[in-house]
Amino acid sequence: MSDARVGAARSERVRLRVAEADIGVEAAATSDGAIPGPDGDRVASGSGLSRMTDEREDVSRIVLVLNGPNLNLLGKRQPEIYGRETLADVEADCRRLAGELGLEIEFRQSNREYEIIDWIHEARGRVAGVVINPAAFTHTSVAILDALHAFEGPIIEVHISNVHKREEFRHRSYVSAVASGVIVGCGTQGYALALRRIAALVGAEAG
Ligand code: CA2
Repeated sequence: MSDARVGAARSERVRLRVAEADIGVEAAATSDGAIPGPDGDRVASGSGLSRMTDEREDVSRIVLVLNGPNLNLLGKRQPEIYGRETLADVEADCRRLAGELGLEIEFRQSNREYEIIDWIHEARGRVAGVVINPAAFTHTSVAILDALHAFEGPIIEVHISNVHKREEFRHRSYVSAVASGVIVGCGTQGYALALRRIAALVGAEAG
């Protein structure tokens, strides 16, 4: 089955679970409420989505795109590593593609770890998926990892540069432990690839 059909089937299962919850049947899911994907990935959550929707409405199409520290400097410094596109360009590209994919984007950047954590908390039960470039927090932040563990939907981690070709300390990612997928070294195109993957996982359709 294609990713989209798997995603659509899962969306239907989520809706059924919401209906089951209405009549008091306990939903079968993993311990944190996530519905496992084909390889055990988290795809969507019955409990979170039932909170967010008016019962049997469609699941959310919102994708939260999070950017960590210093990414506000994108395109303004170190173009040999990160390219010439600014973060505003990346946001515009994401919005254009999201429109084609039938998704809605919330695009954010922060230099503060707690702010990123708060945004992840606020995404619970409301947002279909998260694309995150945690920047330097990738390599240091157990706190962001823990926050992402509490999010029910798919998470795609993006790195503009190929971190594996760079310093040893960039080879370890805390966030990868909870990510459904990781896109590395594809430049700013990585964001578009991540959005396409989220669309496939949540069964979004154009139009
Ligand atoms: O390759 C990536 O996307 C990174 O997440 C970027 C982070 C770095 O710490 C990670 O190891 C890999 C750095 C983001 C800072 O971006 C800048 C962009 C232009 C100028 C200065 C920093």
